[in-house]
Amino acid sequence: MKSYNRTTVTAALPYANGPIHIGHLAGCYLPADIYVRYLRMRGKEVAFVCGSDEHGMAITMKARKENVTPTVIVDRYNAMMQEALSDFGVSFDIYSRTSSPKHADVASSFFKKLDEKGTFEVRETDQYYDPVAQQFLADRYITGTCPKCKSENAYGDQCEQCGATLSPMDLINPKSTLSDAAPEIRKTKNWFLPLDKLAPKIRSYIESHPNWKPNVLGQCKSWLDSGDGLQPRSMTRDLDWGVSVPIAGAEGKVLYVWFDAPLGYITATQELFGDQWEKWWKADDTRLVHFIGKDNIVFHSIIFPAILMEHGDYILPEDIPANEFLNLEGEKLSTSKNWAVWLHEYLEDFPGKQDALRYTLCATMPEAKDNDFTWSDFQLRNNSELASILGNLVNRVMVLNNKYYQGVVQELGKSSTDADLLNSIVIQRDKVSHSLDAYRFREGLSEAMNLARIGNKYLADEEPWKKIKTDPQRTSEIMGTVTQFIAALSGIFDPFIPFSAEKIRSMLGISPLLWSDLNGKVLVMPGSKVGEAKLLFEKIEDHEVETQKAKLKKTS
Ligand code: B3M
Ligand code: ZN
Repeated sequence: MKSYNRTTVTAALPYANGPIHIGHLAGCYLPADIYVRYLRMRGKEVAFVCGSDEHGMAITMKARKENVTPTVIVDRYNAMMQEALSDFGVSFDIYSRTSSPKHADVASSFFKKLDEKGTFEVRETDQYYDPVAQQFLADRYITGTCPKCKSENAYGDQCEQCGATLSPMDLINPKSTLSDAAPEIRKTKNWFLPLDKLAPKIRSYIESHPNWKPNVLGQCKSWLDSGDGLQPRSMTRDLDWGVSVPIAGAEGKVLYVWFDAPLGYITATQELFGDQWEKWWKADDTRLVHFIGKDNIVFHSIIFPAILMEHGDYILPEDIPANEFLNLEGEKLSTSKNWAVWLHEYLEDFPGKQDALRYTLCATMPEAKDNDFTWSDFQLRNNSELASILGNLVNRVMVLNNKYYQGVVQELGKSSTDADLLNSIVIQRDKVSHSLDAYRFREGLSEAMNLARIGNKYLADEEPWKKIKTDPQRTSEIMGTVTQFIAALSGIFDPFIPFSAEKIRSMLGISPLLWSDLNGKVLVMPGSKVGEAKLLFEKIEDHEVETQKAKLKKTS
């Protein structure tokens, strides 16, 4: 096994064309954040970079719809996304944007380097051109009749009716969505990445990572082994929104969004570290990990590595723990149908309850296959797991400490049940580590919750509320022990529900913990005074859940 000294963690750069919903959070931002918080607690050197993806059709189409410039769109959603992610505790070290001049420099010089190395194949192809709008048409700007199912509203790249992947020339009666004109065929020159020629190198790169998640390897294999194998893909586009192609003969063209966007990770790292950035992308002892959703797998496992390999100075992604999709109440999340839970709206309805959502999304994370978020499940997990198990334990300990000892922390007990309880911290901590190291976030969370269950059982067995009358000495030991235990609980839950972990710490008056502190030792000084008990999790009532369900129906 190779050993690493630092980790560069990226989370997919979200398109700045709409707000963030729970699917985005569960898909990559939450797992990335849990992972990074965990690494930081282990004292690892880690950089967590992200930013808005502000190029590509996603942006220009939204701008056209609203009849504003793309800049208006990206400025609006960049601010909104950044705020929502930070409100939910996603702890990026930097949140950048790909429309910055610095990013244009980074992407241009990358392209130039590959061009000078002779990586690209320049090809002339036929493309649809809108004679009225006077521009070449991206696939999404062309509609027509699907050759397979005859639906009349198929796009140039895909028919949403039957799901067929299309190319614009396949469409019957094509029409430009810009002007309704029938498009003409014109010749245009573009710069292709010859994935066909690079295929053997890409294959051996992928095969050297048999530990990748099965859903990721599965997609890689199906790309590599598909009938025609990997095909050359154009890295330039005839569009006016994007990074200009920095070479002669390419005037009026921009870089393909999937060429520039992943380089945005590098730009962000440069902004974060200034002239110290290089080791995060070029040193052999750096591990590069990309958190993404499943629709981004091919770009991170094949195209981006191919670009990095061709450049030559960079390390390659070491892991790509992609998630599948999250559904909502049994149906696909959809921005256009407004079938979504938007983070900013959630916070208006459930202020201060970020952790209830983080917890539920982690517990139902679509790690291996698509999964479903339902409001009833959210209510159940909040009420009968967070509130009844974790919240209840912490609350009882705080209340009893205040009631019996005016908040003064007692000495640890020395009985075997006390030792077992403290031992369970180490055992559960190591189980959580084992799960998180393998990107099994659901399992990790449930092992953390199991620790809280162990604490509840201890308290139920020991019954300090009875012993206080008959055996004050033993009661003091029980309370001393379980107080240390809830401090450790705040640590083990910290990566998952950081807001609540912080609340526990502040009640106990302790500073943030390291993973190595979760070893069963004293974390709150005996003799020190803890604060009042504060409720960690309020119950979520039926009517609140009904309101959310009704809201979905109303807007869909
Ligand atoms: N913006 C696609 C997406 O948001 C794309 C990811 C870029 S990662 C470099 O799903
Ligand atoms: Zn079709």
